[in-house]
Amino acid sequence: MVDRIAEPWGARTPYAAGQRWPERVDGYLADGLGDDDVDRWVPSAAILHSNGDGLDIAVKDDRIVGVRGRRHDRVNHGRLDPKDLFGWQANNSRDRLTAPLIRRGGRLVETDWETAMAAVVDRSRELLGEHGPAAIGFYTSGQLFLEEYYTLGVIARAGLGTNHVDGNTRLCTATAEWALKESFGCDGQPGSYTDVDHADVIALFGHNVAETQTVLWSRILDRLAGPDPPQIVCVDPRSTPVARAATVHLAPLPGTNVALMNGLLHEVIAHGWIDGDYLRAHVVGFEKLAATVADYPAARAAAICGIDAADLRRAARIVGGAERLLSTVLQGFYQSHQATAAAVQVNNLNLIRGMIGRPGAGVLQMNGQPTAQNTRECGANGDLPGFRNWQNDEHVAQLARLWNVDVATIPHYSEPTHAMQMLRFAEQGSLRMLWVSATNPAVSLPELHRIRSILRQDRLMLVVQDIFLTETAELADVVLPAAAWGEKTGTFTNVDRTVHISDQAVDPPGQARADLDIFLDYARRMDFRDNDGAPLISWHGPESAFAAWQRCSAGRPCDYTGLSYAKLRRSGGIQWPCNADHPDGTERLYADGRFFSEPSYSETYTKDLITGGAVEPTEYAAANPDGKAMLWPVEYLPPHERPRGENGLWLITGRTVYHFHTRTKTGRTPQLNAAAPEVWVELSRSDADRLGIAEGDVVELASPRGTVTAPARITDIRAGVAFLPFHYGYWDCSAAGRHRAANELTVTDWDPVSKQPLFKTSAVRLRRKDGGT
Ligand SMILES: Nc1nc2c(c(=O)[nH]1)N[C@H]1C(S)=C(S)[C@@H](COP(=O)(O)OP(=O)(O)OC[C@H]3O[C@@H](n4cnc5c(=O)[nH]c(N)nc54)[C@H](O)[C@@H]3O)O[C@H]1N2
Ligand SMILES: Nc1nc2c(c(=O)[nH]1)N[C@H]1C(S)=C(S)[C@@H](COP(=O)(O)OP(=O)(O)OC[C@H]3O[C@@H](n4cnc5c(=O)[nH]c(N)nc54)[C@H](O)[C@@H]3O)O[C@H]1N2
Ligand SMILES: [Mo]
Repeated sequence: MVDRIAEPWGARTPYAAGQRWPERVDGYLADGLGDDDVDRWVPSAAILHSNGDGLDIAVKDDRIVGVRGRRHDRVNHGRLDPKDLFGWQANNSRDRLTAPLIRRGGRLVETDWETAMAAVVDRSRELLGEHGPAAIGFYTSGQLFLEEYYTLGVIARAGLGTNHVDGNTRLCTATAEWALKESFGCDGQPGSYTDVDHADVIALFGHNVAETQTVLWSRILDRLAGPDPPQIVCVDPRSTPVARAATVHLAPLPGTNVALMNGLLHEVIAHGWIDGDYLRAHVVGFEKLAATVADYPAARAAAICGIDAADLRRAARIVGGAERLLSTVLQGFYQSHQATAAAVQVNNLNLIRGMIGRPGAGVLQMNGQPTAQNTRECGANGDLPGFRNWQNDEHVAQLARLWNVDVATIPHYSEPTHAMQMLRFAEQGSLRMLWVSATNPAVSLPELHRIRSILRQDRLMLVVQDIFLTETAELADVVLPAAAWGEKTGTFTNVDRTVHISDQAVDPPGQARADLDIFLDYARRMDFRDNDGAPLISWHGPESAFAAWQRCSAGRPCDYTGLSYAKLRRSGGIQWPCNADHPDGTERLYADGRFFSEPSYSETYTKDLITGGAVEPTEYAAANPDGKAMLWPVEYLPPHERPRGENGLWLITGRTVYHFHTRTKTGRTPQLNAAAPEVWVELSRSDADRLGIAEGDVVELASPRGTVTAPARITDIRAGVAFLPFHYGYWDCSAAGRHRAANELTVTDWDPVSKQPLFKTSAVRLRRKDGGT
């Protein structure tokens, strides 16, 4: 047995290019139980990242007792991540929420569902009467199920008629979505995980896949251990496991990704490593791109990024010479000031090289959360359901017909409100009720002292729907106890469009209810009606909600009409679009060089990469009448804040392999908690020496927003940069008054296109704290 805390990726099963990735079944059962002790195995998929690893939940005496990877699943071939092996134990934690809570005399006290829901419904009615639907907002998640998002989307957009519905996907994959929309006219991942089996070069941009999608990294490690390994290019200021395995590691200064990408594109174009036939047939915008990147020769780009020009040229030669280039992008690009601009340059790289839509040649604009793709598809974030374009009247009319409501009911007067703007409205007082489901903003949003003061206001009714009493729930007026994964049925979709079903394995604790049932109960009590006086929401459980969503998805890029619960149970994960033409799903989008960007069909008319201003429909149609892929050039702009003074450093924040986000689950999992029980700060040797800091010394980090104290770890991070994991909130923080949440320090600022907050580029001052903590 491999110790999966010490060896997160498990044992190697090498394979060669074009071969099938060998199977390896991982599992963990509690209390020394064996497979024979298990009463039943229930099909599901991993819930603590976006990889979508198929697994079975082991049940004994109506309790979850373990998990086992699914050997035949297309995503993981049996493997599991350490968080998934152990993290299910949090479901059985004794401090789960088991009854609704309501604030009485300043304190949260237990109540019953009738009282809790009546409070929410009464306030909703009051606000609708006094202020209209814009007084109500929903802030949801990338961790619920498809059926739940679709239901919430219909409630918000057609029931109440509010434009304020977004997910924490805004913090997570809004940039993935926007990068795809800018280049291809629509969300939806071009590539497939099977591209790893074929690629001769894998380039990872701001993506620590080894720690954040460990099974995908196992797949890459197995190629690296095989006979004809791919070359790896890694772009990350830290020396991550990916960087250490890379052929070339570029460690740019935070916030300089656009300069780096323009330098790479310059080299590739200058050497003629482009696919002219592909460009002529399928792509618009090459001349402008070539003209812009002409100003970024390697020496200039490297100087901006603080890297060696020779390394940049080597990286360009590798990506430029690739026959099958797989590029992946994640938070190191998405959580910066020019996030969409930088991520689009990766699409540009693959497009000019004709590296889209064939085995090994693809782009993965990654997701982070397990069900983020569904938040985006179903209209529970800043988009209309089914990748419909809010600026396209016919798309809005389609929804009005589907739901049998007036077109005017569905807000489409502006882009749907993004999460940071909702918080601003709450701060200013126009938003009076915020319903938060499956996210913990009191730890995960930037500038926490501000977030706390917004959420705490008397005039704001805060409803929190969670499985634990989180930092956010503690500020709520009403807390609704939810059933967790394993306690409810639904479907969800991973990064490479693979849809899995997750069946209910056990009952939820106490009075906890499935999120779907809570939303349906609200809709029933609010008595939302369609134009014929029938209930707006005609479904009553997961399978009928899925059927309703299938009707909404019909004919759209994310077409689910060829799927069913029975089919998903039978065959495991299937990639959308899945319909009559593609009954077994679709491995790669755009294989025929045709895109979803035709003006009447596209999800967007695109935005300007510098200002974020929406492009006019006529302008879009003129630039891209035939629905081709689009190249958008952009100039590099320096980050908005930069370190000052002798002890000023860049602060980047992110993840460790052992924890998930605000640790509500992994902090309650013995193996994972023991592996990384406390926060730390990573520093380079040279910065540590300069500031008189030794390994383990307690350090104070200060920004204009707040301070954090953490023990120092001296690593190979590039000089001038400090790294803080953002997992550690304050629910179990023993040392009162001492902050350890990274977001005490981060800035309220976002990318102009995707509106994703900037968690990776703030400035801090750093000093050793004398006298310990
Ligand atoms: N173990 C674990 N796995 C997870 C999660 C988790 O919490 N824990 N969360 C899931 C979710 S929701 C997400 S979104 C993903 C995130 O997955 P990743 O994006 O892989 O994780 P991060 O650590 O946020 O950031 C990735 C890297 O960006 C680098 N970086 C920082 N600034 C810059 C920069 O300016 N330029 C470049 N090029 N790189 C930079 C950081 O050093 C870091 O190594 O992980 C998913 N998987
Ligand atoms: N500084 C910094 N901040 C960041 C990031 C960063 O890299 N740096 N990354 C950002 C990113 S990419 C992300 S995705 C966010 C994540 O931030 P959050 O979404 O706030 O993090 P989680 O801890 O995953 O919160 C999910 C909540 O849902 C609850 N939950 C779990 N399952 C269910 C369920 O089935 N139903 C209900 N109702 N509740 C459930 C959990 O208990 C938990 O409280 O953080 C963002 N914030
Ligand atoms: Mo995320």
